[in-house]
This record gives sequence, structure tokens and C-alpha cells, in this order.
Amino acid sequence: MSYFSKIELRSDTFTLPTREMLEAMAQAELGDDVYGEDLTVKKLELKAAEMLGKEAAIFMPSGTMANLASIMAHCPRGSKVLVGDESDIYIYEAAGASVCGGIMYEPIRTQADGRLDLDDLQKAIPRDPEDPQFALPGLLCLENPHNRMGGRILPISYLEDIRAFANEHQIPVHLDGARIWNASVAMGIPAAAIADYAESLQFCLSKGLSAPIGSMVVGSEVFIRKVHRIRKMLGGGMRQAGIVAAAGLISLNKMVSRLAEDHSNAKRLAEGLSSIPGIACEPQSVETNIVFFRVTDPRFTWESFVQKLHQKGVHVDELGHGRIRAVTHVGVNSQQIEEALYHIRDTLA
Ligand code: TLP
Repeated sequence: MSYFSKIELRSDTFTLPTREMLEAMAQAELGDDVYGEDLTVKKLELKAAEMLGKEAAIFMPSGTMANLASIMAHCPRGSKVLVGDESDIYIYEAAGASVCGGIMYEPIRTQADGRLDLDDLQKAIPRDPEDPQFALPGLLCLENPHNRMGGRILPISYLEDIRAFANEHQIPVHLDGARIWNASVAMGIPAAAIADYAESLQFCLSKGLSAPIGSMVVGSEVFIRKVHRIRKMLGGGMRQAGIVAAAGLISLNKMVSRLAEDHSNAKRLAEGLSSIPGIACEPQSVETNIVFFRVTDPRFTWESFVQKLHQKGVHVDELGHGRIRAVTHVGVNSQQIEEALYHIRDTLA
């Protein structure tokens, strides 16, 4: 399927709702969700909790609000949240936890594969928790797969180490699993087997799964009740939200397994890119639907290259440190990947 006149590789957030989603949205059973009476939202929340193996789930307007409400539900004011210095939470979420929650971010260096080194985490734990000088860690956040580190997946062995660390220091773990389904499909394991290592997880319906709007937070019943209150406080009570939850149900029922296609397109794109003189790309590090590359040809800056490709109908963007990101999704088919490679080759010829 191809539904853009251009080749849209800037993000999987550009995916459009499918026809089936639009039909389900038109027919959705609705109610006022602030009264807890929207049955479609309830159905989606039950489904999400079940698929992630957690007690409860809550429908959120965005991944940003899902992360923020989760951090605020875990962390008391004056505590700190340990986050990767390349994480979406730290870079792109407008410091919400500081602004709204009185919570300090402690950025931890992100490794090339998206991990936060345990030694670095250890240094963020105050030696004497009774010493009143120190903010106490209220939460550890990980991102899986890791967007700015190229869609890399955190290995289960690493999650085991993180769990042991979190248990030892009695710090809960929140996973920003915006693209958790990409990790699940790429690893060939249920998403619940990943969520198992964290107290809470947020995932997005509006990225590779094609829903127009929405994210889910999953966790224990007590935790989700706290997130519910914070969601209201942040203005995220959405009344007849079933109209978008209906699309989310189709995301979970129909759009997960096809993500494998996006992964093979990403791999193909990366392999093609690595064979083009003037481009630096490492196809071996592509594990999901995200490809990063650099333009090494001295005739171009990343700005001029992105602009040139844009004129040819290929949309990519810079995403940190001068690297260009291309994200594959249902709106770009394998033929368009070849076309994109053709235009990139042609631009550098
Ligand atoms: N990421 C966007 C941009 O903000 C970079 C994208 O195009 O990838 N967690 C992760 C890992 C994300 O990648 C994003 C969005 C979010 C959270 C925020 O989700 P939304 O956009 O729904 O607030």
C-alpha cells in the first residue's frame, strides 16, 4: 500500500488511519470517558493491559503525556528521575516532569546501543540516602527500542541486570516503549515478556500502528489510578475518546505483525545507503524501523542534503548530531525504498 504522493520517511508518526479504522471510528460505541462510561476506551484499556501482562491500562492523548503522567505518578516532588541523555523523555518532552512535577532529571550517558551503563546508574545513587543534601532517585526510565540510537533494542540480558539493580536500590522502572511492538516483532517474543522487567510502560498507537492519536500506559491497578488522576490534572480527560480508541483497537488487533515488513524495508534502505559513496551508514545496527546515516560528501551539509531530497519528493530529517533519520512504516512500500535510494544516489552522483 502506498498513500503519500511523496516518500515520507521523516517519522512513523505520519502514518494515516486505515480504512478499517475510519469505519470503526464511525461506528464506535461512545460515552463520556471522564465519567468512565466510554465502552470503546474500556475495551482498549483491557486489551492493552492483557497484551502487556499488567493489571491495568489507561488511554492517553500522546506518548509525551503518557511518560509525564507516569513519571509524576512514580516520583514525589523533589526527587529525581534517571533518564538517558539521548532519550525522548529528556530531549523532546519540554522538561514536563520539572515543570509540572517538581522532579529533577538526572541525565545518564546513553550507550550506542541505547543502554544506560550500570556503573553510570550506580553513580547517580546517593551514597547515604539519609544525607539531606541529595535528591533521591524516584524512578529509572529506559527507552526500548531507542529512537535516537537508531531503533536499537535492549537485550533481555540487559533488562535482567536493570531489574536486579532496580530491586537492589528499590527504584521502579518505567519503559518508554513508544515502539515496543517493533521490538516485540523483531525479537519474536510477546511485548509482555519485555514489559515484565518494568513497573510501568507506555506505548504509542499513533506511530507504526497507524492510529491517528493515542498512547497507553500499563502497570499495576494502584499505579494506573494515580496516572488517571494526573491525566485529568494535565487536561487529558478526553470525553468521547472512544472515537480514537476504536482505531487503537485495530492497531493492536491488526497492525502489529506487519511491522516485520517495515523492518525489512529499513534493513534494505540501510544496506543500499551503505553502498553509496558520500553516505555513512551501518546496516548491521538496524534492528527495527529506524535508519540513521550521515552525508560525508563535502559538497553537502545535512541541511542542504535534506533540502535537495525534499525537492525530489523524499522526506527525511536530521535527528541529533547532524545525523539524518529515515523511519519506515506502512505508508512506504519496498518499491519506494528503491526509489528513495535512487534519488539519494542521483543527488550524490
Ligand atoms: N518521537 C517523535 C519525535 O518527537 C522525535 C518521532 O518522530 O520519533 N517516546 C519516544 C521513544 C518517541 O519516539 C516519541 C515521539 C515519544 C515518546 C512522544 O510521543 P508523542 O509524539 O505521542 O508525544
